[in-house]
Amino acid sequence: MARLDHTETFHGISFPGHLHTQDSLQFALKFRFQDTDILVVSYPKSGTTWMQEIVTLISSGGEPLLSQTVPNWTRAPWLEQYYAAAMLEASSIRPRVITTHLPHHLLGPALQGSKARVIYVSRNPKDVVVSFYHFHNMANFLPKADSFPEFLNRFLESTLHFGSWFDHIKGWTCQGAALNLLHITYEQMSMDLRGTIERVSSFLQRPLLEEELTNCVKHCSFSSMKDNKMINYTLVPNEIMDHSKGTFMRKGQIGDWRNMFTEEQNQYFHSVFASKMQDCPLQFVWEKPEGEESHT
Ligand code: PPS
Repeated sequence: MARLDHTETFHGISFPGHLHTQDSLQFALKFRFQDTDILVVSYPKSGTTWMQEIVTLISSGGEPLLSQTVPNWTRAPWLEQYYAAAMLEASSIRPRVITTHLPHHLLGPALQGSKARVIYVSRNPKDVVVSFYHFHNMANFLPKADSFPEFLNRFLESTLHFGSWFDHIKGWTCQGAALNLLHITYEQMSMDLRGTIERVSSFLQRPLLEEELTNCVKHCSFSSMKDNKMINYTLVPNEIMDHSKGTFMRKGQIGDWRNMFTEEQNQYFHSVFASKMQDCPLQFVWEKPEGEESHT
């Protein structure tokens, strides 16, 4: 399935037609979750891949065989993408790890009454938009991003692929209250990877021995993941992701937005943010704390 220039519009949200069809999106909405399922939920560029790796490693007690031999989209498929139905049917990996970028108002009904464990991953939206912008420049299945100012406006107007970041985070963290849901931020993973893995392992009721925990931390560090071709997307052909234009594992830092935003854009961002998030009590970490080591 190529359809690199095709956009699939579903419930008013645009999705890359290379990965989504009306049928695949419908399949997600009607999906019957099992109570043992683990669902990783995120808006793109929020730390999805990192959490997929953490969950895989916790499930295997820190043993990296699965994470180093099976691509992330096979061991933790996106529910709404066209290959998910066949992949989930064929997979023997237990517990099932499923990923989604869908907003709560679309997927929430399928989860109602389910005990499936939902891990919602968020990231400060200034770093999300910068990471997403760079990704648009290398991913040939996304529309070409114009200039960064134009892209930022589209993010704030919620007209990019995958819909509104604001609706996504508010939907999952507010209306998701009835679910068996753990909210983890990219910044928590970045500032305290070991502690975050412990929280996730406890949520998944998969306790880790000290040595297993140490192995998880080691294998999901930025440098390990950057070198792991099962997770760094270098397996994806150049026609689909142009690897000469960037790397998926790009910088992996908190606060990279400072290298892109002008002061004026920052002020405009905060005015839109303040108005759209006024009903949301979440706090965000916008900068890397002083003295924190860089991952790269
Ligand atoms: S996607 O396309 O939605 O699945 O992307 P997603 O995985 O959500 O986000 C990609 C960004 O996460 C960074 N990343 C990491 N940062 C630090 N440490 C680790 N281990 C790690 N793994 C992934 C990745 O580099 C992207 O962020 P940027 O800012 O572009 O570097």
